[in-house]
Amino acid sequence: MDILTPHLLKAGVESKGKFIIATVAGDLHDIGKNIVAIMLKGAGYEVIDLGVDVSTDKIINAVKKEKAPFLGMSALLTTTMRKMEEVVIQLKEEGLRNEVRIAIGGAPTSQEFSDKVGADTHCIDAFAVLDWLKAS
Ligand code: B12
Repeated sequence: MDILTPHLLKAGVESKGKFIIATVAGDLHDIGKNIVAIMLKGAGYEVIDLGVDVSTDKIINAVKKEKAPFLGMSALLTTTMRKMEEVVIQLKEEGLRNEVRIAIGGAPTSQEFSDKVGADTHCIDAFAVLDWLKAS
């Protein structure tokens, strides 16, 4: 990623907005998340990467602090994907759900799961999230 980043980032691109991205609590997988992050950066988004094993509270606090219009969550384990629902519920409880659009991804997730947990979309890969953002 360190080698690819300078080649993928176009110089002087105006920011299209903040995009918070995180791998949810309990999950250490980040290869896919990092690919998505670099593609978003390349497309002109200001990516705030919270890293891996990110607690629900930390994600909520970042949404509050950054006032980012977009949040992306990654999970590769069937045991951790439920954390995405926890984030959506907490955002609703704090009256923030309508402030942020949520994309989820990771091998065990699906559009059906996204609908169930109340995210805005499931993305199969980094190209899908760019298509979704373009259509948003
Ligand atoms: C690499 C890997 C690891 C590495 C992770 C290294 C790292 N830095 O990420 C290591 C060795 C650390 C690891 C550990 C474990 N792993 Co693992 N791992 C994998 C493996 C082989 C590949 C995952 C990967 O990187 N794929 C490549 C990337 C590019 O694809 P991707 O993640 O799917 O991402 C793409 C899309 O999903 C999407 N996407 C992903 N995230 C997001 C987010 C957003 C916002 C968007 C829009 C899109 C998006 O876009 C990405 C780019 O195209 C998978 C098997 C598999 N086939 O998936 C198992 C797998 C996920 N691991 C598994 C397991 C069980 C574990 C361990 C529990 C093993 C153990 N007993 O210790 C631990 C868990 C550690 C933890 N707490 O997280 C299981 C999960 C099973 C399950 N049903 O939950 C899998 C499926 C293997 C298996 N078949 O059993 N693992």
